Amino acid sequence: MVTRGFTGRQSTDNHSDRIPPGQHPVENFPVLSAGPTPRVELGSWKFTLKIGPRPVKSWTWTELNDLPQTKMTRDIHCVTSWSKLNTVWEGVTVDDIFADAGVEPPTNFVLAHSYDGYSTNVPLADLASGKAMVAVKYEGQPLAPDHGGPARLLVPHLYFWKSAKWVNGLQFTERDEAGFWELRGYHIYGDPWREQRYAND
Ligand SMILES: Nc1nc2c(c(=O)[nH]1)N[C@H]1C(S)=C(S)[C@@H](COP(=O)(O)O)O[C@H]1N2
Ligand SMILES: [Mo]
Repeated sequence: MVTRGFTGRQSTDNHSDRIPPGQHPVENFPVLSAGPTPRVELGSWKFTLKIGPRPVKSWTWTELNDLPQTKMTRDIHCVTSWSKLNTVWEGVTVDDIFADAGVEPPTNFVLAHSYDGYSTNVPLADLASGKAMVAVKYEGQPLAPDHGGPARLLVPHLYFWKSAKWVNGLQFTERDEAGFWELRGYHIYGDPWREQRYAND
């Protein structure tokens, strides 16, 4: 294309191919929470991996931060219609958490749990293989409390309600169990590219 070198610079592209249907790009970073931001002290912070009701392993804040740290740059998509491109996160991949626990995933379904009582279900396949992390940094800084700090789940390829803020555990479940928003009418899976916003989408 003759014009490519002229107009095709990254900074001027609108990246419309990266915006799912019904979404629009934003430059700011909106905060969306069902309730108030819980106050979580690093000294008492704990993250627990469970198989059903059985705790398999817990990590303190220091122990989690001693695990391999991975950086991910991803586009994120909120069901309320904003998308944000090129967000930069650092944290521990879910693969590395399972590996540190010495756990072979026993089921194909996981519920994420949070300090505010929130929960959300994510299939194992969407957490494993480098797709998701427990993020502790955003844009190089400790994750702000309103955005889920100290740590949040990041599942960037699904609608952002799947990225549980203030995460304090993952639980393998026998079946795909609906979480907080899924019980209130949101889609059980939530793929932005298929516009899976509400239960019957
Ligand atoms: N623990 C917890 N996680 C949560 C929520 C919440 O209320 N509690 N809201 C979800 C919703 S609906 C969205 S859109 C995103 C918003 O993340 P943000 O505030 O960092 O933009 O967090 C998700 N994770
Ligand atoms: Mo949301």
